Amino acid sequence: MKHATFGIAGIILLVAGLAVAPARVHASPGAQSPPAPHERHCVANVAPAGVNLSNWNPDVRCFDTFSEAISAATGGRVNLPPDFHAGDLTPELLDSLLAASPPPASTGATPAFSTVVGIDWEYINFQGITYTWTTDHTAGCTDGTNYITPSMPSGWDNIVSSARGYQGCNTYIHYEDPSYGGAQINCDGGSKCATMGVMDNQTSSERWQP
Ligand SMILES: [Ca+2]
Repeated sequence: MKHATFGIAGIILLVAGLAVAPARVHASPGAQSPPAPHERHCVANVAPAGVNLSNWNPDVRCFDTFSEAISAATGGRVNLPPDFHAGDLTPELLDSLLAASPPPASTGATPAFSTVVGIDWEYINFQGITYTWTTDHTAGCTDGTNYITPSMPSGWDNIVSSARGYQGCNTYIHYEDPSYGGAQINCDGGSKCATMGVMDNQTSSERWQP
């Protein structure tokens, strides 16, 4: 009897938790108490090569989970389980998830800045916190467009230890110095940069190319 009572209480708590958690997340994702920087997954918009960077707004947004970051990065089209392992999001999986969730029929348009072109990870083998880079150009790199960031976002200089390019950005270059100087490594959309050799924890600028 004691066990039965505990079981029911547990179920009630579980149901209550499920009912509350999504509402809190959707109500105001930016208003949650900010965790330590090392628990955050951020999203920012890359600049197409050639744009005037003095006018560029990367619109950095950070979240508690990778799932929330990818939802933001895809304009709400891809909603991964809250405990999804970020390293499992290959370009092929992202493409299939996007294909299964087309843009809202009401507009027929993909939301702005919701095409992922690259993800950086804090640790080797696609582990730890992430930085997801997006563009409003839905073709990504597939039509030859290049993208750049001449420096790394706050907290991410000399941090990247693994990376993948998405949406045709199969030459995802990580440079040792700001503004594309020093040593470099060309990452791809697969596991080439599961580790980054001499470029481990050295990235200070990046470029995306087909
Ligand atoms: Ca560096």
